[in-house]
Amino acid sequence: MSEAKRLAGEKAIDYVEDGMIVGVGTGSTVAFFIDALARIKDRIAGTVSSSEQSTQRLRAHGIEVLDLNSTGPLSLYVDGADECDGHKRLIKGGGAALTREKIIAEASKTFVCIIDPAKRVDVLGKFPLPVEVIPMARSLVAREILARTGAQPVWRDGVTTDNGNWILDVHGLAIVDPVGLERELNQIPGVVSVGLFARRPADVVIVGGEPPIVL
Ligand code: ABF
Repeated sequence: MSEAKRLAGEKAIDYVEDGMIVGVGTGSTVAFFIDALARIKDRIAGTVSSSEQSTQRLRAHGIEVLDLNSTGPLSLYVDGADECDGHKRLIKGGGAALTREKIIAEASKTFVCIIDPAKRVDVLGKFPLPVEVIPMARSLVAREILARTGAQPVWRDGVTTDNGNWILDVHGLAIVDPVGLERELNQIPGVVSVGLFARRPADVVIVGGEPPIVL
């Protein structure tokens, strides 16, 4: 599967234009994109990173990492996903970077999502839905999610996000209304962000393969 991830990551370079500041996601597929970006790093003006993990990889290649407050809106964001449905709506957050990923996606004109074929689903939810929570609210949010959905929230024990928060992974969902569920879970006090990218889905999806499929 990593060959498909490499092909998707490298195909995303087609969307990078000279002088761009590029929003960069997190995960192993994005790692291939970062390595490809390094080969053209003199053509870009820098990057905005969604995680310490990606920041380290970018800086190791000598690629500048900038602050979103200084750059303003971006033209391009490239990131992976855990699941992608037929409407380019995503489950993200397996890498615990969902909040900063969602921030940069919101700031970007074009969100290009790079995936391997195994990520394509008809209905989102087989992959447990990550929800970032303020630590003190972990149990409250878990109870609320159970009451509202009947699904099982599981604390990702031992993981603290770059923002100092915790993650609940919600098992057993079949998400037939991703926008509605994203909105509902966002309302629960203590929820920082929900790993559903449905209100703001991807604009382009590149599925790795020979050749890559562009949706
Ligand atoms: C990241 O990409 C996360 O949102 C998601 O979990 C991850 C997918 O990881 P990988 O590309 O390693 O399969 O943006």
